Order: sequence, then C-alpha cells, then structure tokens
Amino acid sequence: MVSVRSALALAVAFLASTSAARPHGLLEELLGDVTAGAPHSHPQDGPSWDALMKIANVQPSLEGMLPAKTGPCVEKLQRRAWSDLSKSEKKEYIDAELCLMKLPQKTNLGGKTRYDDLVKSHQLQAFLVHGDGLFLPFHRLQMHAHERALREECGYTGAQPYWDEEGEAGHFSTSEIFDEVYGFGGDGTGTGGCIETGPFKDYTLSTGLGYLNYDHCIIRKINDRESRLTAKKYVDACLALPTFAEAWPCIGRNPHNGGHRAVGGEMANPISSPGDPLFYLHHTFLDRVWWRWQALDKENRIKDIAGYTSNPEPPTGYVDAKLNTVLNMYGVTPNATVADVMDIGGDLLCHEYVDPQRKGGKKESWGKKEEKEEKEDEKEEKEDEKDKKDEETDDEDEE
Ligand SMILES: [Cu+2]
Repeated sequence: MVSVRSALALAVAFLASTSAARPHGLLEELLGDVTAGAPHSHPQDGPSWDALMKIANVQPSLEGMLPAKTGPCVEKLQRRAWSDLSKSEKKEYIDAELCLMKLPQKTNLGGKTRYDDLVKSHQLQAFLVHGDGLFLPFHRLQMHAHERALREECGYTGAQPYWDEEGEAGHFSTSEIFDEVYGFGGDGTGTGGCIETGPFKDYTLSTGLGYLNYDHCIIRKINDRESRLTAKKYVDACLALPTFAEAWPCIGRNPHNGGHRAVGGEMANPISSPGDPLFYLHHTFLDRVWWRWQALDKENRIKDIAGYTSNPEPPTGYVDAKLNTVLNMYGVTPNATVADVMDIGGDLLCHEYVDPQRKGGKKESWGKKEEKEEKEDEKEEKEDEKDKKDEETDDEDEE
C-alpha cells in the first residue's frame, strides 16, 4: 500500500517540478512547511496526526445533501462491465459525468463542482480509509454516492459500470476504455502529462494533487506492466482467502494498486485519485471482487469485518473497524455504517453485478506468453538491483 506520507511526498515532488502550479485552498497552512522544504524533504516529514485530523474534521455544508435512502431493495440496479455497454449507454454515462463536472459544488469543502465534492470526500479522509479495514466498505459507499449523484442530479438512467480489468490485465493501453468518443480519452501527453483527448480533456480539477489544491488538468501515465496485477490469477488468489482480515489486504495490494498505477497520474495518487473519472470504474471492479468473495459464503461474510480504522496509527493506538463504525460522506450522501454497506442488496445499497461477457474473443486473462515475459522482467529487475548495489559499493570505494 502506498502510505499517506509517501503520497504527500509524491504530491510535493510533483509541485516542485511544475513551477506554474500555485496551490490554494484550505490545507496549505497545515502543509506549508512541508512544501517549503520540498527538495530536501523525506517521506517522514509528512503531516502529523494532528494535522491529518484537522483536515479530516472539516465540516461540510449539509444543505445540498441527497436525502437518506431507506426501504426494501426490490429492483436491483444491474452493474455491468464498461465493455458490455452499448455506444449509447456509454455516451449516457459520460454525459452524466460531464454534467456533475458542470454543476456547482454543494458541500463548501473547497472544491468548485459537484464532481469535486466527491474528490473531497475521498481526499479529506484518505488516511482513514486506505490500508485498513475501512478501505473496501468506504469505497463501496463512495461508488454508491457517485452512482446516486449521476442518477439523481444528472438524470442518468443506468447503473455504475465497472472496468473488466481482469480481462484486460497486461494490456491496458489498448483498452477501448480509453476511446476518445465512447470512452475516457487517452494517455497523458507532454511534460505535464495532461490528457488531451476525449470528453474530459478540458476539465480543470481544483482538488489535488494529493492534499494540495490547485487548478490542474487530469493527468495520466498508462503502464501495461503495472496492469498485470489485475489479472485473474491475482484476483483468484484473493477470492481463495478464508477471512476478510486476509482478503482485504490482498485486494488492496494487487488488483487495487495495480489498476491505480497502471492508469497513473491522478489515479496513482492515493489521496486525490477520484480526480480521474476512471477511478469509479476501477473501484467498482474492486467492489465486485469483494462482493464475489462475500457471495462465496454470504451468510458469514456479510458480517465479516476486520482491520483498523486508520493508517497511520493514532497516538492513542489503533482502533478496530467494527460493523457500527461510521463512514463519512462529507454531506454528499448521508453517512452510513459499515453494516449498512456489507450487503449490496440490502436497505441502503440495491444493485448486483453482471459478469463480463467478453465478446469478440477478448482474452480471459493473460496467457502463457505473458507469464514468460513476466518471469524475464523479474529476472531483469533482479539484475538491475544487483547492478545498482555494485555501483553503490563502487561509490563507497571512491569516497
Ligand atoms: Cu481510495
């Protein structure tokens, strides 16, 4: 897992490299010292626990919050793979996302648009919902909040789609998901890494990178190698684990980190990654993995929660995540407990996952050829490491 501190260091490094970037917003006071010392700062110079809590404790305006949703789940929304949507369904989803990007913010958390409200709900509590037991429950709720906003504020009639990353592992760069018309646009270009094609190329994010807030384009850096971690063999390895305590770190480590790093840029930043709309297709893919795991022993696994409620450790010691732990949506939708999101067909959530159809002979997963390549890469990596060590020893000799 990428820690909050290394994420901050990443954001700082990015800022240091783009002199035109002018951070603004509510966190600079807390982070001023860190950014000032950017070139020499070490990851351990990240924000203190108190600073992180100050960030997380910002109070949103509740005026624009979507009303509470209760009642029995009768008609379940069908969440399907992006590659199985028709052109008009894809267009409808993209148009609804563009609508969220045009609507004004409602939470008063410092973002400009309704889309930014959802980046904020992730950014402000990133250290509470990553690398711990709340990771999967929180992101399930975030997907739901996004789906509701699309449907109830932008007239979208479909369900939140997922990216069938398992079927595209190792070759993300050729995915139709990056289509310029019926997709999310292509890779980042130039020194800034901005996406310059597709429906979202003109969107200016006001939240991120990381904990910082400054106007910037959506950046991407696609990496096929990283995308191998979303392959069937890694997903299956997580599905085979007997307890949530073992399953969540597995999902977090491989398919989760792999997909984030494989898209790169905005998505590679664990604090502000919802800045790339692909975030929602990636995390819905992961949510399906969790649900598939739960469905293998539903009766027990819709009650199985484990792990802590933060990463790093609070000064008073770690706290265990429980079914009654509250997940914070910062005024976008009402807060919910972990118990509320354990069943995707319960009172709060009401959807189901449709398996990917993988028409047109798309690969199920990577085959023998890629596995051979992977082994060769690993060998090369080891050799590189050895070379590096040798060089270091040489340096020492010179001194
Ligand atoms: Cu996240």
